[in-house]
Amino acid sequence: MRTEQPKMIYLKDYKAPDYLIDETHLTFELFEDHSLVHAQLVMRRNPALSPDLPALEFDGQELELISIALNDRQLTAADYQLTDVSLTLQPDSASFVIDTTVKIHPESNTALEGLYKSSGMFCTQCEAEGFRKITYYLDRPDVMSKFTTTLSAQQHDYPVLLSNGNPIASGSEEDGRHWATWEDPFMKPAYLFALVAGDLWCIEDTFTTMSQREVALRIYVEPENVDKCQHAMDSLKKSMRWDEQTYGREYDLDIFMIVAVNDFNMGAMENKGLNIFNSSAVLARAETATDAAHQRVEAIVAHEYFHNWSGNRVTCRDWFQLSLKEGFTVFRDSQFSADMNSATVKRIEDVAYLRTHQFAEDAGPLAHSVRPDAFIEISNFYTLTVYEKGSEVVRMIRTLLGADNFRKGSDLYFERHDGQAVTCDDFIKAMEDASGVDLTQFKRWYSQAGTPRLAVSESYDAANKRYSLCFRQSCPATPGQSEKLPFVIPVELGLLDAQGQPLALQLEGEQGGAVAHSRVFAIDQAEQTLTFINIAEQPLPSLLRGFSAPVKLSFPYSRDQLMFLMQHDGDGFNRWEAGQQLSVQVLQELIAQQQAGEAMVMDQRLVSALRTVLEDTQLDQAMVAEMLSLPGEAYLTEISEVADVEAIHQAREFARLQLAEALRDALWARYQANREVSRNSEYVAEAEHFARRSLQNIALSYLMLNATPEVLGACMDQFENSDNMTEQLTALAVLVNSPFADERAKVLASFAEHFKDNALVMDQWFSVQAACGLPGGLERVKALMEHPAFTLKNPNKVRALIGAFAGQNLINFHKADGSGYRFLADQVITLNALNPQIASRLLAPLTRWRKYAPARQAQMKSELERIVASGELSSDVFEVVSKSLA
Ligand code: B3K
Ligand code: ZN
Repeated sequence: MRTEQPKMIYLKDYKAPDYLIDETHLTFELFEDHSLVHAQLVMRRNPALSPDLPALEFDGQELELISIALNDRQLTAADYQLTDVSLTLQPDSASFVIDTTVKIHPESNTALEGLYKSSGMFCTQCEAEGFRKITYYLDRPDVMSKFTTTLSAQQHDYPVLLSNGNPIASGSEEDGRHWATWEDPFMKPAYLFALVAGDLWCIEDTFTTMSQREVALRIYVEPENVDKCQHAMDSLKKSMRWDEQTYGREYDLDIFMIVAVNDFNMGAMENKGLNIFNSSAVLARAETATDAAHQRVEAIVAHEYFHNWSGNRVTCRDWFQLSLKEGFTVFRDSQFSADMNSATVKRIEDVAYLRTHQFAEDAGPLAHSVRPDAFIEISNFYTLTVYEKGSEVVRMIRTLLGADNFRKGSDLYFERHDGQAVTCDDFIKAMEDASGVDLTQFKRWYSQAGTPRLAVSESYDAANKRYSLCFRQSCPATPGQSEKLPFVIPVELGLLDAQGQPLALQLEGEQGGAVAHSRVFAIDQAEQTLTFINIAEQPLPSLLRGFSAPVKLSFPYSRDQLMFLMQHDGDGFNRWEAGQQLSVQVLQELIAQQQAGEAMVMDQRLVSALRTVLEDTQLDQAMVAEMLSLPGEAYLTEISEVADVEAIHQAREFARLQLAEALRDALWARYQANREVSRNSEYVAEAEHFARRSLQNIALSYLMLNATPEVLGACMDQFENSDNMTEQLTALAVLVNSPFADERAKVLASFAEHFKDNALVMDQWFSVQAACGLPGGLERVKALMEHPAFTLKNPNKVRALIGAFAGQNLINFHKADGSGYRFLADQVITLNALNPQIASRLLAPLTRWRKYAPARQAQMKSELERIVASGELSSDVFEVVSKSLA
């Protein structure tokens, strides 16, 4: 933790590094009560700058300096200045060598940044600024160096010693220690450094690249988990092939390794040649991981692998450019997942997530642009905006340029900048140069925060067969940005006739020729009208197909028109979207009735629309499941002016029950048919099987809202007699949320007994209970914190229990007495000292206080103020709390 007041860092202050580090030679001596790090840095003055020799300032935190030498001359305290965060000295020549030895304490590092221990093994996490907790260095991504790493440890406890690149030497010593040396031939910034020492087993495979080089693939895990790695290995090989085929990108080292660790602040990390993963993002097999977990593993393995080009070979100049690698890589992994599974379902999931969570971030006190211009703590900027909105921005570029030009642009980007640390502007420039498209105005997506609104109205001129759509865009003010200029918004649209047939789209003034039925228009003015000609009847527009831009679109659809689009829209995403909009309208009406103290009456058109979907056995089952899922409470909160927690919860529960009752027979038929297939077949982690189980499980969750003995029996049978976690966990979750207290207690106990030694499955057990909306939520969570499997030191446990409670159990977290807020603030205060990154992330729900009525606002704010007053805050928590209160 810093002792100085945290200070703001600005993009406009960027300066190229004064010195470069051509070579970095590291030696680690790992012991139980400390570790020693020797670093030899071969350095020179940055030749792009003037020839004078300014002072050289290394970053360094929590390091005990044992010795330092400049060109082999030992320095004394008079030769350098030390602070909590730096070491400064004066070089006397343009090229020189620095040797340092520092002592560090991985064994007591609970922040899980830098070098630390997890379940007995040593591992690292350096991005963004963790390397400075390992040794004195120029810890910034535009300083790229060639690394050689030697590590030594007790052979018995740490038989496996890994670092980046290729192994070049190893040996044993007489005292039971051994060592290994790794060399990474590629220049890289320090944030991509990694080492691992532990008692690990691995599964091995090989991959032959498109130029016929053979690459060794290894996934290292604790010995008891070797039976849970195959899915990750399959995902890795698919990713490697896909990146060759889709982006022409080939892997570049002889070996690619993944290591799974139990204590990890996020999903995974793309260290060169040695990816380190949260075990939750590696381990997956039918009996212990759900379909969602399998898909998450596939996506994260792909994401980290894709970083080898988008992030490692071409990296970021500074951390303001984070979305350069993250937005692009999220986009790449979303394309991959779409290709491996159902593309429409993947898009629906991504959009639902973006609209619920990123839109909320963009509307709150921490709103920032995709390329932020200032931060206190960069760890706070690994956000939904930088990642998910950043991915949407890349997607829009592809939509505007077309697939071929986009590929030319990415080829040019990788070729032009290979081995460099670059900016978002460089990415855009490559896209412009390859396509000839001017993206000057488009770049506002990188600098302006907030979610644009796009209001669309129509007019039809029957006499002249002209149909016009008028687009008005605006963007609400965000912190530090009161006025916004118009964005370039790609809108893909189609027009439907009364039979649901698509109409040819020809703009006024356009020549005839081939006419398309779905087209992309770039809306780039505050107000703009498109006029279509030869439109013989009043059409119905299908707008923003595939969610072609991350905006809030409004068009005055009637409910009947939405039902029509649900059935006839040629765009699968928009069929789902029409259903969501219909559901939102119906739910908002119920919320209003609830608030007015009236009896709730549900519009039966939603019931009949969903009945049609449910009875259509031709539809993709995953789509049916998506259509049946009502918008969540968090999304209904996001789109409310003032969120009424109780009314939202009651209205949604009422609608679910109405649907369950009205559709009971159809739900039961589809449930039984699908359960029968599940019962009679082996588990397969593929799209069509995910689809079958997702429909089966959503049907079960509806049926259990008003369960007959037959349904309860089926649910117990699914819990007790299925061979996979997807079916078992759904049965557990619906029982936990049901009124059947005996069954609930029985399944919770038997599940815990069966899986007590599997930490990841126990995380699911915690989450299911944390998210349970029945009264008494906080008391249950507090009791679970005393469970022997729970610890605040493990981020997965914190997320599974406390994160799930605050993020998914809105009715309990927002209990009117403020107890949920008090509890969360207490946990943040404790975690602030233990693990600042986790503490700061956990805070997010409290930062949304402006969404609620005055009484809740006051309670939430007073908890934020209590955090401020609690003592010395990490820069992570300080930044989030102070910005939320500003
Ligand atoms: N690049 C890492 C994130 C590191 C977060 C550091 N606080 C994982 C990823 O996005 O692939
Ligand atoms: Zn990433």
